[in-house]
Amino acid sequence: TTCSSWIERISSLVQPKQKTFTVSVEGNIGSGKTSFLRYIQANHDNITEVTEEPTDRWRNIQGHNALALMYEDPARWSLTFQTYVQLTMLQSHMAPQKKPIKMMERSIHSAKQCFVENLHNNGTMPDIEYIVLSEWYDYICAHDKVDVDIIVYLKTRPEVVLERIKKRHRNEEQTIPLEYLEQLHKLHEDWLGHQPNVLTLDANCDLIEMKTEIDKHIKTILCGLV
Ligand code: DCP
Repeated sequence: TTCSSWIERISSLVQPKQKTFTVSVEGNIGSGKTSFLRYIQANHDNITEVTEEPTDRWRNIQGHNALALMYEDPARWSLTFQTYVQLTMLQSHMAPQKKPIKMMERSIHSAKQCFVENLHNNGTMPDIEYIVLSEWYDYICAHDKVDVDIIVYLKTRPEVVLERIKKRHRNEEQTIPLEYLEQLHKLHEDWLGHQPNVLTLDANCDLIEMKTEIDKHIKTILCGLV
């Protein structure tokens, strides 16, 4: 899709007098969301504020590493971990916005639509835990301002992100198998493939090429404000 037709589509999706926007950046583990956001922040700090994913909080809940526990024993700890992710994501959505565009790394929606769905689908999370989390999610969506105007989807091949995960060597993630990344990839595709407000970028390339790709689509990414 060309840039100008994108702007038209976005204009038709947002409220006529809308002055503030929320953009979420989504994609598999290791797809480059953090680098994407750092690049935007470095170049467009005047109109964007970036809420990076609170991964550090997940790794230190009053001294407990929930991310590590989840990977060590997913059947025991996934509910605990995902409940905390849902809380921290809700806090990011609700944080007061000072600049025109709030850029979020992930959202409460990918936590539910991709990660929680996956844990349930692959038999790790029992029905009752899935139902409790889902009822919380539905209630939050109905009552709080967690809407996203535009989603930037960093689309990657599972093999590519597996290599990046190995390279960056985050301790907790070293046991992630390709199969897990394939399941998450499919859920991202199912969720984002048919939504009108999604800009999909090929994120298999290196950072230099990625920056060119971002520059090419910058008007769309920044909701027509540049
Ligand atoms: N995670 C999870 N459930 C969620 C969100 C994240 O299990 N609802 C896990 C997957 C990763 C870690 O948390 O092990 C961080 O994942 P992200 O993909 O959100 O962040 P990355 O740092 O991998 O993103 P990128 O490399 O794209 O910057």
